[in-house]
Amino acid sequence: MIRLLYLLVKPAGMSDETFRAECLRHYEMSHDVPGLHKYEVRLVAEQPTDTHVPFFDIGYVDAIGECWFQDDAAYATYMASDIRKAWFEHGKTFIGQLKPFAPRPLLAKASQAERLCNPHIPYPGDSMLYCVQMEVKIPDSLPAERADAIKLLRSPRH
Ligand code: 3ML
Repeated sequence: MIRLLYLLVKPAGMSDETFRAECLRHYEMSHDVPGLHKYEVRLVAEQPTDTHVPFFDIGYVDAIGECWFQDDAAYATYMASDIRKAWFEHGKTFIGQLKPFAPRPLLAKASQAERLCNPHIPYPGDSMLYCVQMEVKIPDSLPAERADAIKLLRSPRH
């Protein structure tokens, strides 16, 4: 799974309510974007500064977005898509500034789990497609190795 994280800042002068409504519209539009496994956008509710280590002041951030892709092929599909391009055009109307991050897993076993969950990599005796979404029940018939990989990727810290 490829994950990309984004800090979003609204344009100068845009109201919180307009920004919230456009984030919601952007989320709804994301469902039609080819190759995009999942998109999430959350408004920043609070920005505490009383940290137990030196505070890192990056200025005000209005929302945090995240994009998930199954693999490089899905990402290429996403980048080539006209629907994706239209989605970005909508993004231009309400995202004033964007700071992307491409994080990677801390543990080698998480990378291994990502490979096991990748439906494009053949797995002996298993031709079904699986994703790491919380809603999807892991079938009893799934090989334990693949089930464990999915559970690991579902855990908040992997
Ligand atoms: C990339 C993106 C980050 C985000 O929050 O939405 C997408 C698409 C866009 O920038 O319009």
